[in-house]
Amino acid sequence: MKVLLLVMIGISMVFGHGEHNAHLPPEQRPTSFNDPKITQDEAHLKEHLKDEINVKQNMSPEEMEFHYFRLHDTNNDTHLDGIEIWQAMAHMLPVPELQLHEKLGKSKEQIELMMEERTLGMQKYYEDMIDNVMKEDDLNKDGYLTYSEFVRARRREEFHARRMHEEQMRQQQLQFQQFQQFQAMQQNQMNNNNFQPTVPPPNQGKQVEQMNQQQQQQQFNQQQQQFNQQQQQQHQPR
Ligand SMILES: [Ca+2]
Ligand SMILES: [Ca+2]
Repeated sequence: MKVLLLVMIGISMVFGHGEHNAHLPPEQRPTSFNDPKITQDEAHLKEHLKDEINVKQNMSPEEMEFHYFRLHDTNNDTHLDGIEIWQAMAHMLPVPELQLHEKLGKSKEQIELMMEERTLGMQKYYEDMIDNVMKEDDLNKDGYLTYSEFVRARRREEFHARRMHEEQMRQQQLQFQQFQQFQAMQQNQMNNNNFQPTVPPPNQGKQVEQMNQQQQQQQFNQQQQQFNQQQQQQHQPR
């Protein structure tokens, strides 16, 4: 199987037509076969479909997912097998080329070794992804992913992503409220004649106070900006 998989990588590297997501650092790479970063990569899909559809028209997420599935079902049996999923992944996420700074000062053998290690790393990445697809998305456990299994997996991911987004929003709003309460409390203390600041010492007081105010203002501005962005995103039509 490993030899076959290495051959598949080789084929994908030869026939792949672009770098796609290869330039992304590992933490930003798609985390699953159903990740919208690849299923809804409109520019890439249009590149493949330019002879079939009007590429000037925008595609809906559903259309993009449909074409994504269809393009990778190479034998047109409406099922994706492990090899087709492998090809899809290797195509969308080819083994990244070594950058100039990575090759600098290295011998030819060292460069070959680095590339071999990188290829093996990507191979493990594809294997893990296929294992996950089959474990989580192949509902009837027949070793194939049908279109309806694929769509169900996409909707499930969207549901989790929405839940996570809502939780993040809730946390941010909570932090914002806490910050407002903190500010109100500080203002009350400053308005209270009996309020005696314990720190800092008088000769440094003004400078430190200015710094604190600046930091608080910056923090407030950042939080406000984040909050506004979240609000805008939440109210954007989907
Ligand atoms: Ca197929
Ligand atoms: Ca299945």
